[in-house]
Amino acid sequence: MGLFLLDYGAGNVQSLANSLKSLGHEFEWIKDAADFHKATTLVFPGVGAFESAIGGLHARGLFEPLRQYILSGKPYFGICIGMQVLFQSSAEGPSKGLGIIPCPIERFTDDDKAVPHMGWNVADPIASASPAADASEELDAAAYYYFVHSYCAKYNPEAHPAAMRWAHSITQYGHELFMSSARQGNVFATQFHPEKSGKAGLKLLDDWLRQPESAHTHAPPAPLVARFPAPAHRLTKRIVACMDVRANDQGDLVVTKGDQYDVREKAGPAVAAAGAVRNLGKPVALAARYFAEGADELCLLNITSFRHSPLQDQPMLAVVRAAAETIFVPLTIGGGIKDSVDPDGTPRPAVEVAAAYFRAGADKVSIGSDAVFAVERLRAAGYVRDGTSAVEQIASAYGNQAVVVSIDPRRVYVDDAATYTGPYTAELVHGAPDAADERERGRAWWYQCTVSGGREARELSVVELAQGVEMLGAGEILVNSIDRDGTGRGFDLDLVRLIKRSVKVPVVASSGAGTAAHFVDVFAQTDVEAALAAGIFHREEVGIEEVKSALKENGINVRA
Ligand code: 1PR
Repeated sequence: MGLFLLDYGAGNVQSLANSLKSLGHEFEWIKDAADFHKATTLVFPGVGAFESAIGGLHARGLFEPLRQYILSGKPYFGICIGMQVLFQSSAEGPSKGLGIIPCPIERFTDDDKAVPHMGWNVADPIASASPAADASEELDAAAYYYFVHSYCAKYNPEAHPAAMRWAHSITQYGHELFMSSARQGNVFATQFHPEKSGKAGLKLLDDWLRQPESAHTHAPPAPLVARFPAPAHRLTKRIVACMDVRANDQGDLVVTKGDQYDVREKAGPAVAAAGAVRNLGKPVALAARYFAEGADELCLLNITSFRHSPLQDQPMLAVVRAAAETIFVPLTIGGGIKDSVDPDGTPRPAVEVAAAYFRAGADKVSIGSDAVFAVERLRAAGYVRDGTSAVEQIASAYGNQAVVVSIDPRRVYVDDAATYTGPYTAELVHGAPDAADERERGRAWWYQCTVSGGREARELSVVELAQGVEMLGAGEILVNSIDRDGTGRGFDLDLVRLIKRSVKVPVVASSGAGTAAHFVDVFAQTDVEAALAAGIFHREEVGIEEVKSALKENGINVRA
């Protein structure tokens, strides 16, 4: 008897388990239909895809028992997909939902914004008809919660009055309003992820779980209220701290940092061991520090994994596991996510590698080299998808939002843009005649993709790559720059603008941050959703708080 969690099989549920452990709640997993009778409280988390969630529930014989559990009046807390399954259907596919909330789940429109809706946004509570019954679901109206989804229950009281009486809070994205939490009877559900929403989210989870069972039941329908979109949504710009991890010459995993991707110490008066892998700290300790300092997301890149089978790379999985137990914001893991073959000849599809990272506590996986090869194949096939690439397979099992593509481009300068006859004329960026950097002055360049950590250039441009991976199902693009990496010269704004105008998915600017002002520049001068830095944070030259203060001073919305 007690608290049970439901995992439909590909729901990426480790983050919730870690949060509950940190809050001191004991729980069991639903293993089969009989466990629903033992559960007195049920939490159904899930980043993922509606279709695979419903399919997974049916395949494991859990669909109808779950419906019966909810109808029995026992407390239920659904998170993200665990909220969406309560509805009748989803635009994501033909499967029927549980049909408890009588309206469909729809896709966000992407004419005025990036989709997925990814990041920190507010949840505006609807006044309850009976405030006492709501004590355990009190949202902090001033807090930001973490969302990651392409589909939602749009707030439309005229079309769906009965369903909208479930609305417990409403959030605006672009010009669309949607139900960010639902509440009625014994059911509470959030579209956002409390387990990934820092302190505010953990408090919400803890309050709900600590309420006596009677308080979870019989919440009355909310009043129907009219709401209109404000001129702008309140989704914040995200600050991401990135740790490049690799084994040093002693075999320990360390956070390292390259200059233009070269991570070995150069000879010099202050350098004891020229040629050694630069060591900037331990990944788990640094991750904990960045969480405490207010990073909105963390990223761990296993930068040597392209040489090894990642499933053999147990130390890296142990790092991910330990980091995920101490940080409660989204965690992206990259490096070596591709189809591979173990030394004993066992084939390992990329989705299996990703699954190992998700089980260890990652929320998203980042794919580098393999995405380049996939787009080369896609281009050769006339842009007809065949469903075999890592991006497609992971996105279809875990949802697009779980797949980040990390691009490692390098500028290719063209001496005379007027006589350039290569294939990338339309993508050429033209340097200003008075550019401070003499390489740019009066010249033009295009951005070429590389693989294997920048070691090999491919005949593919960043625009081809970005548009190709979006077509394959990537949910976010991380734009590095070999030219700017570790230089502290600021983000490559031309590159970021080029990618932003080529795709609809969210984009993270990376490489080159040297001051807090560089973050102001990238958000003020481009529409990018997030900005990432490594070196300045590791060396404590600029703090995350300092970056956020500078952004706030310049009127850019960030999570405190
Ligand atoms: O190809 O799928 O195995 O993925 C490999 C991943 O490892 C890719 O995401 C690739 O970017 C990364 N990577 C590989 N080699 C290196 C290297 O440095 N030698 N890291 C490397 C480079 C850059 C960012 C860095 C930003 C910000 N990635 O990780 O954090 O440039 O740095 P800054 O703020 O100090 O300028 P696969």
